[in-house]
Amino acid sequence: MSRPLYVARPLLPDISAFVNVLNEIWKSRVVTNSGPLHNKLEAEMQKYLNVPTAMLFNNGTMGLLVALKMFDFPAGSEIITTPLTFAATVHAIKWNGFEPVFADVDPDTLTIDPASVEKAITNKTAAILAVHVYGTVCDVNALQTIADKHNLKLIYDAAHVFGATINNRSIGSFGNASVFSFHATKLFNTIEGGLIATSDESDREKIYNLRNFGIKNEEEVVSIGLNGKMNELQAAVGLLNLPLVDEERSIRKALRIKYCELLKNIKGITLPPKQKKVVNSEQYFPVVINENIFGRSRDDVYDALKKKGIFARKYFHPICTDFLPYRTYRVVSVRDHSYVDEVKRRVLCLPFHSGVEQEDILDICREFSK
Ligand code: T4K
Repeated sequence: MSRPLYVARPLLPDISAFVNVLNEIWKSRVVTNSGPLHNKLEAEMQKYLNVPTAMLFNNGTMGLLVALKMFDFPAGSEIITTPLTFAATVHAIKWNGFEPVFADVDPDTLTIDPASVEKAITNKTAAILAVHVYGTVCDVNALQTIADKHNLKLIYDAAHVFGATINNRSIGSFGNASVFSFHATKLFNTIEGGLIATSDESDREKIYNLRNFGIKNEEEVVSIGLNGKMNELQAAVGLLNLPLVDEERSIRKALRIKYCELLKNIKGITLPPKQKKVVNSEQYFPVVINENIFGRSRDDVYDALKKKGIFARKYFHPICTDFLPYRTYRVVSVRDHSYVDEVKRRVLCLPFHSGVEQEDILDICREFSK
C-alpha cells in the first residue's frame, strides 16, 4: 500500500531522458520565448487535441485571463459561471474587470445547469464560462443553443478534460474557446502550464499577441497583453510526458471501474455519471455522500481516510460564493434552493492516479462499508 496517498500524483518522465533534454537546452541557451521545444509541443498539442488553434501558456490561469480578454467585452460585462470550480475560474473574470454571475449546477453531472444559466442572463451578459468539472463534460448542446439564442460567447474551462471527446469530437473544439491546465496535478502536465484551444485559425494572432505583452513586432504593441509564455523546461516535460498520457489514462479508467464496482451498491453514495458517447479524461473520481442515507457525513469519511494517511480532497468546498471576495454573490437557480449548496457538503474526490494500488482501493472502499 502507498502511504501517504494523495488525491493526485504528477505524471513524470524518466529523469535521465529529462537530463538529456536539459543538456541540449543548456547548449543552445534558448530557454524561453517560443523556443524550439515550445513550438514542437504546440504542434503536438494541435494534433492531439485535433483543433486548428492550440496555444500554450505558462499556466491555466493565464490561459483563462487571455480567453476572457480576446473577445473585447465591454468593461463591467457579466460572465455567467459555476460556483463549483477552482478559484482561478472566477478570479479570471474579476481580473478582467468583468462581473461573475453564478448559476447552479445540474444534480446529475455537477456541471453548470443550462436552465439556471438562462435564468441568469441580463442585458449585460457577454459570455458563459462553463467548466467541465472533474472530467465530466458539460451539456455542450444546450449551452451552445443558449449562447446562440442570446448572442453570447461560450468559453470552456477545460482544465479537467485533457483528451476528452464527445461523439469522437475533441472537447477543445466546442464553444468559442477552451482553456486547459497542465498543472502537475492534471492528467497531462508540464509541471505548470496551460493551453487555449479554439476552432478558428484566425484566433491565433490575437492569442499570440496577448500572450506576449501585446507585442506584434519590435515596434508595435497592439493589445494589453500579459506574460503567458511557457518556457523550454516546461515544454520539455510536456514533450516527454505526452507519450505517457494514454497509459496513465487507461490505468485510471481501470481504477474508476474498480471503485464503481465496489461502491455501486452502497446506499447514499452517488458515483460520477456515465456519459454516453463521451471519452472521459479520467481527471478526478468524485463521489457524493448523502449523510441522511449513508449514515455518515462526507467530512467524517474524509477524516477517517486522513487518519490512515489517505488524503482525499473536498473539491470544491468551499465553493466560490463562500470565498471572501464573492460572499455577497448569490447563486441563480431554477430550484428553490440551489443544488450546489447541498453538493458542496457532500462531494469528495478520492485518490485517482497510477500510484493507487488495488489494496489501496480496497482500503479506501472499506471506509464506505462500515
Ligand atoms: N480551472 C480549474 C477548474 C482548475 O481546477 C484549475 C486548477 C484551474 C482552472 C487553474 O489552472 P492552473 O493555473 O493551476 O494551471 C490544485 C492545483 O494547484 C490546481 O492546478 C488545480 N486546479 C486544483 C484543482 O488542484 P490544490 O491547492 O488542491 O493543490 P495541492 O498542492 O494541494 O495538490 C493536491 C495534491 O496533489 C497534494 O495533496 C499532493 C499532490 N501533489 C501536488 C503537487 C503540487 C503532488 O504529489 N505533487 C505536487 O507537486 O490545487
